[in-house]
Amino acid sequence: MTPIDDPEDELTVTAPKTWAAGVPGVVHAVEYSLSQTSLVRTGRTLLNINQTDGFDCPGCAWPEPRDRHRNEYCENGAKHVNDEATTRRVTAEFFREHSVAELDTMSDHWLNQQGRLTEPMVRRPGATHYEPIGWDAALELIATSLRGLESPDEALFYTSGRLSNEAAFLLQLFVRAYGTNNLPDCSNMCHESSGSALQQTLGVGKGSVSLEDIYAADLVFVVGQNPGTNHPRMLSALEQTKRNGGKIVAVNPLPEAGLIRFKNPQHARGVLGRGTAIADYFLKIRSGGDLALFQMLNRLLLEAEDAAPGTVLDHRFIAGQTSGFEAFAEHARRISWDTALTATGLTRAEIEQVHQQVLASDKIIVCWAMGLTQHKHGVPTIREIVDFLLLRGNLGRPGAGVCPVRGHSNVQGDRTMGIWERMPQSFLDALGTEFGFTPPAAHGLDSVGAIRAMRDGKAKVFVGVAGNFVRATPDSAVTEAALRRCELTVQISTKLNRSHTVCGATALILPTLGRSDRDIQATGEQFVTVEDSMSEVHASRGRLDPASPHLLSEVAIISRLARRTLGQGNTIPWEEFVADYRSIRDRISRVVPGFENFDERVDRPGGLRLANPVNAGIFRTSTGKAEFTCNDVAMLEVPPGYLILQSLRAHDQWNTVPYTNNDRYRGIHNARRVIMVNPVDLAERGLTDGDVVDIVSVWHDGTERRAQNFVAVAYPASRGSAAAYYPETNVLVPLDSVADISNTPTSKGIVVRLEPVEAAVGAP
Ligand SMILES: Nc1nc2c(c(=O)[nH]1)N[C@H]1C(S)=C(S)[C@@H](COP(=O)(O)OP(=O)(O)OC[C@H]3O[C@@H](n4cnc5c(=O)[nH]c(N)nc54)[C@H](O)[C@@H]3O)O[C@H]1N2
Ligand SMILES: Nc1nc2c(c(=O)[nH]1)N[C@H]1C(S)=C(S)[C@@H](COP(=O)(O)OP(=O)(O)OC[C@H]3O[C@@H](n4cnc5c(=O)[nH]c(N)nc54)[C@H](O)[C@@H]3O)O[C@H]1N2
Ligand code: SF4
Ligand SMILES: [Mo]
Repeated sequence: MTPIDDPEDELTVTAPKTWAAGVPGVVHAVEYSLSQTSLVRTGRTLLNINQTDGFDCPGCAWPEPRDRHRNEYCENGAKHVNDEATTRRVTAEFFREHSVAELDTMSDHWLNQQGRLTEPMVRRPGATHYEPIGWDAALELIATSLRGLESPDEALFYTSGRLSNEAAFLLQLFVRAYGTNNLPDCSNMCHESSGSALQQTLGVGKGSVSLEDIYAADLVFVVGQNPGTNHPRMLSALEQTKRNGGKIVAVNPLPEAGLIRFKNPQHARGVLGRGTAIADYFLKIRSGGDLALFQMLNRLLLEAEDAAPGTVLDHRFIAGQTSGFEAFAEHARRISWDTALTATGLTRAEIEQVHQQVLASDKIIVCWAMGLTQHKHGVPTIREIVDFLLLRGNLGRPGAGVCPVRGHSNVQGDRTMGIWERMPQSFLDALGTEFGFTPPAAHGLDSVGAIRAMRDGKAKVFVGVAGNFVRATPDSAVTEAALRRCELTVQISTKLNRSHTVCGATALILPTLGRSDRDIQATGEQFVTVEDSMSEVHASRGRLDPASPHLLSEVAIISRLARRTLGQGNTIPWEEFVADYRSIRDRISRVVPGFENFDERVDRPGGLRLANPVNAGIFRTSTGKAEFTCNDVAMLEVPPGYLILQSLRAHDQWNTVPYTNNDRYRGIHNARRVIMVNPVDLAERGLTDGDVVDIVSVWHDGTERRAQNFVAVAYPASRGSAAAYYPETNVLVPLDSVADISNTPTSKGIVVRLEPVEAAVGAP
């Protein structure tokens, strides 16, 4: 199935922008909001977003500053919340009018634009259409199906980071009481590599810094990240760093606008002036070259120490708090300039300049996102970054540390609550003790494992809570076939997406409240909690009337499903949980470390910050110390004529959901089937700007995958590194092409060639 695209207007390409936000940011936010909902509702959403008594922005996981501004949101936050607060509705009538087959031909953009889901729907085996079903009948259908499986391991429960802590805690409780650890989540495709690397080296898979640390740093690296689009308010924080005298190094194959200059729309000087220059050093790196870059920076530090012993490395820190230094140093010294320059595509002067800045900086933070995690060697790259920070003791003190910048607003919290196919035994034991059962110990399936299990007929029931599994995952053709093989697919969602049209024999759509919707239960209005990228946990209260009277909260859906599935003998008080979410937080406080007195501590302005043990010099690693590691520089094998393609986000999309066909900062307008390529790379292939090409990816097994009809755009990307949008290019990522250790699909490292598409005979 290849979904047809919306009729695209003529692609227009303008020069990539050299600054982000400012007045156009505000204008675009209001424009999109008003296209979805009324002026009054827009006003109400924007007044409540990220305020202490309002709701958490359903966009990214960047934290709110302690002193909140009246407008504590960005252009994209406003778009995300009003995309949810839309007044458009998908009703039973809509599903009567459109068959599943017809919906499957519509674009992701079109599906999302139909509005909020309003009542439970079922597609019965062999039926052409979804039809309405009552909540009880729908939940009974799932419970019967789950109870009928030969083993609980034949069921899969996917989540995405929109889920609240309360819903996530109940989901993992239900799934484990039912008898499996099959809890794949969007993190598997996202920061899993960060978790793997940090867990091994520092003993905890989370970042160690706060916003105050960012402000206080002398040097902040922003690596493999496009904050102007994906974490816009991070630019306000970096602006503050600059104002305090800190410097920024950007490492990216693309000259992303937000990394160049920022005009802060919250301040008059940002609206009227030239804004703040962000990157002091811009390393336009070759895709996948980051491991070599950091290893060379490490070698240079070791050599600087040789030249002036006792002045460069933090010997006290290394001796007292780390292990493995000698082996690491011996290994890192061996990287040659040849290797480093080939892998990074940078010049020696560029790397040496940054090295000098590193020497001049006492407090260093490294921030990163998908440009590192979604590569085959993402885990060793992040481990090498940890080495880099350990060398000068840039950990556990103000203005220094690791900062994996998370994606979904509560993706970090969901993990804290136990959404992971491999939770440690200590967590499982605490859960079992609290609720009086023995959770299964065997690890469950992650997202890639889940696809294989469905493909091979080993998993038969798929339940998705939030997210859009079929478009978030690689190898679209394989994944679609896998889902279609299921007996039952269930999607608990707010809006229509591809996972509703690519479904099992029986398919259910269960509509739920979103972050901005008011949630009223037997004991009154409820709030939920979320954890941001810097481990701040706070309350979120929906403020709008729910999109439909038939919606249930995620907590209610999961609890009712659990009660039916687990049956009479089950003693977990599911009804109590629904009636009063405080009773869930009470249980969380007894199961999850760091959440003591949770309800009391979280329900106050600012919430609570979970301490990262790393900052107290505690490392829960195998040696009890922070671990230096030796990481071999590995480069993707790119045959002559091939390019490394990365699949990334446009400015106007939320993950699998394009809001418009524009990517303003990159100068791409009205189209998404676009591939950005360095003009020299284009010329070498006999191609010119505007040519239509098929993108063909190759894989070890000789299989070729094809994404058709993309317009080649000459773009100032680094040589050999091309970029195109996700999810249109997921079809090119082989299911087995995953990062070592973390199993994350290599969405940023796809080896491709471009094949010109001959103009059809007779075409104008
Ligand atoms: N508006 C908006 N905001 C979002 C999202 C969204 O879809 N839309 N999604 C959210 C989610 S879930 C996530 S995980 C985050 C993602 O946030 P990002 O990681 O910023 O998202 P991507 O668009 O995948 O961009 C990856 C960046 O890494 C760069 N890059 C690619 N390959 C390499 C490489 O090999 N080395 C280096 N150094 N850089 C590289 C790309 O050029 C790009 O700038 O954003 C969150 N915020
Ligand atoms: N090729 C490629 N693939 C990628 C990536 C990439 O960079 N390149 N990035 C990966 C990353 S980082 C991520 S995080 C994943 C994202 O993957 P997902 O998290 O699975 O996808 P989303 O697009 O965020 O999911 C959108 C859907 O979530 C539902 N939804 C929204 N809000 C709520 C809510 O409050 N409750 C419920 N129940 N449902 C809600 C809506 O129905 C909406 O259609 O994609 C991954 N896939
Ligand atoms: S930076 Fe992220 S969390 Fe903050 S308002 Fe923007 S999208 Fe929302
Ligand atoms: Mo993500």
